[in-house]
Amino acid sequence: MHMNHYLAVDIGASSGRVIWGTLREGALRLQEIHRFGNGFHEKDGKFCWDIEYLFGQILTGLQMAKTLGVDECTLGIDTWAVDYVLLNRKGERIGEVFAYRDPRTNGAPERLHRHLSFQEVYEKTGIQQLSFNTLYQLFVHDREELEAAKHILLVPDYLHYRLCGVLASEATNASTTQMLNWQTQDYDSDLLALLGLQRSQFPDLVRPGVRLGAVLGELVREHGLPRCEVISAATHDTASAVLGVPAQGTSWGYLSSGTWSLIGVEREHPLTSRLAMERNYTNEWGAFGTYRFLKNMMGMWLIQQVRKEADDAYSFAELAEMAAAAEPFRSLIPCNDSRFMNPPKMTEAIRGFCRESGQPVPATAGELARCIFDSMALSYDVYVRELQEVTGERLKQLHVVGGGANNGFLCQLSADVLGMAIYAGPTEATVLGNLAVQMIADGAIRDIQEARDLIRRSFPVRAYAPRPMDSGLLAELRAKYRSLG
Ligand code: ADP
Ligand code: LRH
Repeated sequence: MHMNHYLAVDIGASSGRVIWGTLREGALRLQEIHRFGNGFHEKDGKFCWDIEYLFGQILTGLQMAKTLGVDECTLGIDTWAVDYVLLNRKGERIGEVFAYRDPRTNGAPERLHRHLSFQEVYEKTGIQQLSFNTLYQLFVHDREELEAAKHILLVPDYLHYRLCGVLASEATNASTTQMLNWQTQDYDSDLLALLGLQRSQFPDLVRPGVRLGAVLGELVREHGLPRCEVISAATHDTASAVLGVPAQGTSWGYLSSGTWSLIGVEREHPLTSRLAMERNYTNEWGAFGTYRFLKNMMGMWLIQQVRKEADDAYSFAELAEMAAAAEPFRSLIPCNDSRFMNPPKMTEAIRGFCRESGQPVPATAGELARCIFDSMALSYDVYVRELQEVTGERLKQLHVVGGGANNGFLCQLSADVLGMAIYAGPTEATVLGNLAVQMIADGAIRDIQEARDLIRRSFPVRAYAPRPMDSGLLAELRAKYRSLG
């Protein structure tokens, strides 16, 4: 008899949710139990996550599940990648949890690669260079704190530890540290030595689907929680999102669209060719022996910041509508430029770039949104073509999942610019991937393909066929986007 009460905790950089999944009449049903905001804040000049708040939100969600009638369930957690928590000998947290956008890692890759070249690190790990990867964060982390750290846990591993007292390093997320060796399938000893760290500071790797343990009795009693068994999901949110892509057959790519845009393909083996390295493609580990060959692109972070700076005066749906009504391709920004990584004011950073590059300066919220979405569509175009060149595989369609799948304007624009069919949805693919691992662990479904078939049957997917674009205009836009740097 299967449990049939599966709870997913999915925490992205901009929001988190606790969702209850059940299998009924051959379909998967979701009930949102709790949703909460997330974001980093500045504390004593450092950008940090509020980890205690996030843990509290998980407890609140579990309490609410109990109120709604869930007495017994399994639970999986996924969050954004790379960030970590240090624990002392007593198992207590040391210091704050740095957010990956903290500028402390500016220049860190260059300094680290004086000791070991990027090529050597890439041959070992197959992971793209992002200045905020855990490898670089640990390289610049305070030495004394690192020496005092008995355990180094990524964020979901820490949340598991708080919930059920178990120390484990979940593999999909651990791969984003840029410290796992894909050939030995463990933390790489040269990289640990370079950082002055011991293998024992990282728990043993566990794969998605492993049963970690029951939620601690004291938490259950004190907070009135259901009896929950924690299953290790694919704890990297992008790993869960890609599991949740409702694709069939071959020749499909995905765009996981949230705070980041992750464009790539699923593979059975890493691709660490010279070209893949030069173009900075990553091979993040997926569930059930898969790899995600992808690249990070600046995503909805741009519009999130612009919206926040306008005091949340407009919803995301309104901003998309306002963009649709604004003049097209008036000004473009190089979305992936580091100036947009964490500027003091995004709106000013965008306007400043337009001014410096002699383009009209977007004034209204609609003009800013249009500039962002036009630029994102052109960035997708560059990278989908590059992805096909690096893999030598032609894509027939792109599946957009995550919150960005709700942005019909950007989906249609991207289909037009790419000249490729786009299938948008489900929005909650990450939650679905998280639940899929629990259902596979429970024996309720067999494998990834069955999970994807179930998701396709259970949730609507919206198709955007490409509309013909004037080829002269498209060539001009591509050239202009390339010239921005
Ligand atoms: P993350 O997991 O990184 O926090 P999500 O996958 O939750 O991100 O996606 C959040 C983003 O989805 C928002 O920043 C917004 O840009 C987009 N979004 C959500 N709902 C809508 C909507 N109704 N219309 C347009 N965009 C939307
Ligand atoms: C998306 C994501 C992405 C990482 C970034 C830190 O939420 O996990 O895959 O590169 O956040």
